[in-house]
This record gives sequence, C-alpha cells and structure tokens, in this order.
Amino acid sequence: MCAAALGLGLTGAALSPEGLAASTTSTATKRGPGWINPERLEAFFELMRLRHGMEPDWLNARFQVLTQQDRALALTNPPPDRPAADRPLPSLSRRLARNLDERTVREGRQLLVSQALFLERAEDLYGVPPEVIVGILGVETRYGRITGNFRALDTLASLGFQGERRRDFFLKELESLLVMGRRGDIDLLKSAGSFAGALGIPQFMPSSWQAWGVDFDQDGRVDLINSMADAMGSVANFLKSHGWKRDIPSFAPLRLRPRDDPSDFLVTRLKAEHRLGDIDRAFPIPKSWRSLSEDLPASLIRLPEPDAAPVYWLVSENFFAVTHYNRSYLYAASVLSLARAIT
Ligand SMILES: [Ca+2]
Repeated sequence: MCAAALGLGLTGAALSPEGLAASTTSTATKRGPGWINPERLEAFFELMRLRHGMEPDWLNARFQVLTQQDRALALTNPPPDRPAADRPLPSLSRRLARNLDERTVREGRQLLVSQALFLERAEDLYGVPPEVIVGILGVETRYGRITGNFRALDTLASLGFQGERRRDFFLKELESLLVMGRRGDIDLLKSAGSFAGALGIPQFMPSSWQAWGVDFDQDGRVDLINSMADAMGSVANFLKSHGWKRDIPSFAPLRLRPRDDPSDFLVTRLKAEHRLGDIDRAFPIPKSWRSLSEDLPASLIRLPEPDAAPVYWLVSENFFAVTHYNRSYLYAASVLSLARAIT
C-alpha cells in the first residue's frame, strides 16, 4: 500500500512543470518520495553534489523510502493559541521532581561506578566532572533508555521540506546526517531519534555529532547510539567547547534577606555578566565560593516557582555551558541538580 501511494505521488510530481524540469537533469529517474516539492528537492540534491560530491542516484535511493513524519511536524509546530489557563506554569520544583525520581538517581549512581574509567578519563581530558556528564545523559534519555522512535532521516526531511519553522536549520542537519550516512558512520535507514532529529544516548543533532563527537572507546568510529563511552566523551567535549571550566562550581542556591535586591546582578540571557567579587559584597554567598577569584564571571538567575517565593541561584559560566546543550535555565538546573543528587 505504501509503495502504491508513493508511486501515485511521484506521477503527480512528474506531471507538474517543476517535475518536468527536474526530470531533464542528470538522471531520468523520478525523484524523492512524492510529498517533497520536486524543485526544492532537485536544488537540495544539486547542493549535496557540489558540496559533498554525492551522486543524485545514491541520494534518491534514500529519499524514495522516506515517510513524512506528521507527528514530528505537529510537535514542532504546535497550534499557537492554546489558552494560557491550559498551560502548566514552569516550575523548578516540578521539573526537579520529574528528573530526580528515585530510579533516575539510583541508575545515575550505578553508572558512576560502572563507567568510572571512561568518566575519569573524560574529566582528565575535558575538566567536566563525572556526575555532570551522567546528569546530562539522565535528563536527556534516562541514560540511553529513551532515545526516541522517529527515524532521523524521515524527521529531518519532513521538518526541512515541509515544516513551518526553521527549515534551513533542519535542512542543514539533514545534510550532516547524509554525510555521516555516506561515510558509514550511521545506518541512515535505522537511526531513530527524537521528533526534532536528535540522536542517540546524548541526543546530539547530526551537526553536533560531527563537530563534537568523540570515539572514546577507540573502536574506530564515533557511535553515539550504541556506545556509552562515546556518548560520555562527546558530552564532556561539547561542554568544554562551550565554556566549561575545570574545578569551578556551577551553581549555589542563594538565601536572600528581605532587604536584598537581586536586580543589579540578575541575567536573563545565557551568559555570566558580572564579577563574583561584586556579588560577594552585595549578598551572603556560600563560603566555598569565597575562595574563588574575585574576577570570576558570575551572575544571579531567577528560577520560576509559581506557588512560592521566587528562587535565586548564584551561577558561573559552567551553568551556562549546560544551557548550550538546551537553552533553558530549568534544563540546566535539572542536569546540575541530578549531578548533585548522585554524588
Ligand atoms: Ca567508538
């Protein structure tokens, strides 16, 4: 049934002016799965030929079997006007409850022991503590248990050609995925991931896999889908490349007195914009931070807690390195709280 549907789609495409134009170029075979605009597909194939020397026939063989991922499209393009009353307010305590459940903490502690050799090597090389690496993997995929059921090739092509937002971003990721597939780094027809195309134990997008993936178990290939060691080394490499500094604490909850006004040191972006010495003069900061350099970049952030007083954390650049993994304070707070809970 699927093949018949594809055949009909292709016939329709070939009869359109774009389809005729496409069929006159390098090969006469019908292109793609039918639901992708033939002109755009041809332009993409041409780009891949020029940039990577990829033969249109090789590409076409992969594209013929693509399935449009309607669910990925729906999840990345949610209807804009859901009434505010239906949306749960962001909440630190709820996020922590979800990510620091008993099983996730217990399995994180087990991983610290079972993967100690790789984790220690990652800390030696990149300066990222074992519990932070494990914290990322816990929040991302529960240590590789939940990595998503969407075939990345389908998802990225659907979002890149049919999506409403960030098409260029997803096409660039599709390009990276195809380059990895062509090289034999991953099996394009099997590799499953999230609804946004993130892959494997650490949920790297294909371009991140290419840029920061590390063959940490030294078996000759970067495998973030099956190798826990490769996932751990790659997470550490990513964090170091995004500003993680060895032996610097990442966060400390602050207990503000009623007269304290945090606004001078509060940030809303993903960067520490103040000096620790200046914060120290204004607020009671934890003793362990007092021994650090006065010039250490630091700031305060406010974390949402709708049913109680707002929560303020003192944070360093290491906190923000984690937000480069996922651009959210609540995400980084979950990762670093899980890291603390398993140590
Ligand atoms: Ca490897």
